[in-house]
Amino acid sequence: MNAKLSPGRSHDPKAREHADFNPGNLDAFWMPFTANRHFKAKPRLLARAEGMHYWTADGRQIIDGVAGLWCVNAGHGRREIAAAVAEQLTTMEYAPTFQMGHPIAFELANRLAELAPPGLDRVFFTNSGSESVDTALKIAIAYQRARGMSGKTRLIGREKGYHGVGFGGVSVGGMVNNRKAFSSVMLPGVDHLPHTLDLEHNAFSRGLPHWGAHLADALERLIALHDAATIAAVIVEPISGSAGVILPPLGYLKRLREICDKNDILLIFDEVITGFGRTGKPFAAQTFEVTPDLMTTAKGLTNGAIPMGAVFAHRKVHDAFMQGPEHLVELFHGYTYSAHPAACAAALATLDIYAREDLLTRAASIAPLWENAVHAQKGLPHVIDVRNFGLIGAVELEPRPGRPGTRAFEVFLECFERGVMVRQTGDIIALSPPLIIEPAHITQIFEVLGEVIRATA
Ligand code: PXG
Repeated sequence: MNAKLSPGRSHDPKAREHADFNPGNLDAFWMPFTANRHFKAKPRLLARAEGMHYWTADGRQIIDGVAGLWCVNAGHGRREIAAAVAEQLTTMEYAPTFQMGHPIAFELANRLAELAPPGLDRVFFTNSGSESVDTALKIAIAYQRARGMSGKTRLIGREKGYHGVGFGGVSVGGMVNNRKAFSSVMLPGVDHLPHTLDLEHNAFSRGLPHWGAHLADALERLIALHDAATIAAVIVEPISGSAGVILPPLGYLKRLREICDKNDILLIFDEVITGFGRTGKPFAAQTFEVTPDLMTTAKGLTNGAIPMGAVFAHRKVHDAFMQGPEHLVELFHGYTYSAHPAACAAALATLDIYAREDLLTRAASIAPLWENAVHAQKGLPHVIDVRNFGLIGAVELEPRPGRPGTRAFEVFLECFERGVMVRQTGDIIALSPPLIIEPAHITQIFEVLGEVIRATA
């Protein structure tokens, strides 16, 4: 390996502080979506971050190929965000938004409405992607009731979909491991579209695959089966992230939109990972020129600095609730921390950075270089597909017979050893770097990933 790429301790000016770092007792923290025993036997502890990099607790520099978890879109260590949060916390750490308000919550909603696709200019605040999803599902069902269509309660999700971990999100989601233990307590009246991953027709497509728009027609069949009068909404990720980067075939999302329109069904885009610049426009709805009725977001909204989510509702959806006596609550839903002042401050500072540095469109300009780097992995041992769009990439490996997931997990571990952070899901390596990524970083990430894939049996 090129010497400059080796993850030496000398990269970190603070390394000596950490040289004799003792991780202490790791037992009490029950870690999320983690192989706890495996992790605690050989922990990977991150201690500091700046720009495109993390530093481990023992001082190794790690390049961030996944923007934390698809959230640190402006890169790490943004002082403006920290300063805005600190100032807000000292001015007013908390204020309720039930029957009260505070100015920056309204300012943030207005700023978000300006960025949103046409008509999606009403914003409901949450604290995470999961809460955004459950909020959007509830708004969809309550909307149908508010306009006198109380029979429309069914929800349609999609196989391999990921919509967070609330009961609503897991029910419409389609990731088998996330559902297995809870199968008997899923929401009733949910059905699923087929997913759009098809290696036989689409392996090694550059950008959106050409085959598969007709997969949207499965919605017609579900409507025929259940009757449109029972269906409230369809929810899909424009690009699925967690399941290993699944792209919409060309024309597929437009077709879903048409079928929903024809049948008076709401379309929800879950933009928790595609929102805030990942696809080259502020939202994938704009990139793919398909406007949903509700749009869920989180992650990049605050650059990951403070937890926050937002559901964008079309004005027509919002306005359907604004009837009846004016002193009554229109939607019985909300969180103690909806529009938390510190989160609002973080989001406003983040939006300023995105605007000043043109980050919400940067993915489009760097995408051709990124695409070439992703596709250069084609031909490496065990690589059965590579996929890309905007600043998203995936390399799919052939599963080892009888031991699915182990090959990609080893690649993930070894990349980390060699100073590159990627994500693994099944036998797929997923990449979603901060939008500030420079060509030299792209080269480094794929050089290391390629070497590791070559060296993995
Ligand atoms: N919807 C989508 C589309 C997501 O990707 C959520 C909802 C839930 O968000 P919260 O904030 O509740 O976690 C997500 C989360 C990965 C990965 O490796 C992706 C997510 C979370 C963790 C890992 O792809 N997405």
